[in-house]
Amino acid sequence: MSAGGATPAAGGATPAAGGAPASAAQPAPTPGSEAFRVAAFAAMVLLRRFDERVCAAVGEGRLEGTVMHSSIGQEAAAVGVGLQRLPQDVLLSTHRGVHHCVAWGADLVKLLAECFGFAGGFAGGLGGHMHIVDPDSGILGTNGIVGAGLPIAVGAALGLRLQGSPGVAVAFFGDGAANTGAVHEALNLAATTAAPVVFVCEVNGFAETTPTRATTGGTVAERGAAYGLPSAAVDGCDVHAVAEAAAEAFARARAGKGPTLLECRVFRQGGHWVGDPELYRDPEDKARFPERDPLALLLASGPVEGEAQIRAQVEERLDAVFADAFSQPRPERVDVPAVAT
Ligand SMILES: Cc1ncc(C[n+]2csc(CCOP(=O)(O)OP(=O)(O)O)c2C)c(N)n1
Ligand SMILES: [Mg+2]
Repeated sequence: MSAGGATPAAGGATPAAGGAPASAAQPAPTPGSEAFRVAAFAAMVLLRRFDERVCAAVGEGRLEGTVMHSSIGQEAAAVGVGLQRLPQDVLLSTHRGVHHCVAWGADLVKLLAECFGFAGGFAGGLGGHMHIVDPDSGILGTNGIVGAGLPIAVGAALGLRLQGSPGVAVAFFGDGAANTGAVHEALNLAATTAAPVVFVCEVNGFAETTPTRATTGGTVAERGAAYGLPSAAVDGCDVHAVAEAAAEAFARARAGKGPTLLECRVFRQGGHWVGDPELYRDPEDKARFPERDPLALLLASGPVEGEAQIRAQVEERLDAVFADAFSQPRPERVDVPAVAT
C-alpha cells in the first residue's frame, strides 16, 4: 500500500505523521489547544522535511528539464489554512505550491513523482510541480502563471454554490501576484457574488529577485477594503495566528457571507528557485531566519507532546514515499506532431 496517501490506514496522514485531515470530516482542532499544537507541528515537520529532501534531490541532479521552487519558511501559512479544510473544499495554488498540496493532504508519492517526472505522478510525470491537479483531494491546480489561480477559485466557488455544496475554495497567491490584473478582477468578482472563497496572500518580500517594497503600494490586506472584502494581516510564521484568521474566513464562507482576504507575512528562507545564488539578497535579511522559523516559533511557545516520535514517524513515512516515487519508470515519450505552417 502506498505510503503517500491521506488514508490513516495507509500509514499516511495520521495526525502524528503530519498532513491535513484530508480524509476526515471532523473540524480542525481549536488553535491554542494541545491537539492543535500536535497537529500543526506534525504537519509543519512533514512540509519542512518533504521540502528539504526535495531540495537535496535537486542538488544531487535528480530533477531534469525544469526548476523547483522551495517553500521552506512558509509552512505556517499552508498548515494554518490547510488544517481548516473539509473534504468538499478545493485548493488553487501557485508556482510555489508544493507545501500547499502537502498541507492539503495530497498523496505524497504521486506528488513527488510528478515533481521529478516519474510515470506515477498526478499528470503521469509530464507536468511537474507547477501542474499538480488531483480532483480526488480537491486540488484544482498549482499554476505557473502568476495570479492565475484566483479567477479559477472564484469560478470553482460559484460552481460549488450552484451544486448546493457547502465547500469553500482557497486561493493562495504571492505578493508579486498581488499586483497582477487577474487578482483584482477575482477579488472584485468574488465580492460582488459573495463567492465562498478564502484568498491567502503569502507575502514573502520578493517577486523572484525584486523586493516587494519596490513594487507594492500599501499592503495587500488594505486592498481588500477597495472591494468591500473583510481582510486581515497576520504573522504568517505563527501557525496559531494563521489558523485563527483562517478559521474565521472559512466560517464566513461556509455561512454564505462571502470571501475574505488574508495577508500572511512569511519568510522565504531560500531563493526564488532551488539553486538561486541570491546575489540580490542582503545576507543580514537571510540570517534572520531562526527568528522567523515557524517550527522554532511553535516550539518556543512550549514543548509539543511526542515531538521526537512525530519527527521519527515523518522520516519513516518519507523514506517510503521517496523510495516509492524514485523507483518508478519515466513516462512514455510523447511525440508532439509538427504543426503545418
Ligand atoms: C503572469 C506571469 N508573469 C510573470 C511570471 C514570471 N514569474 C514567475 S514567479 C514570479 C514571481 C512571483 O512572485 P510572488 O507572487 O510574490 O510569488 P513567490 O515567488 O514570492 O512565491 C514571476 C514574476 C509568471 N510566471 N507569470
Ligand atoms: Mg513573493
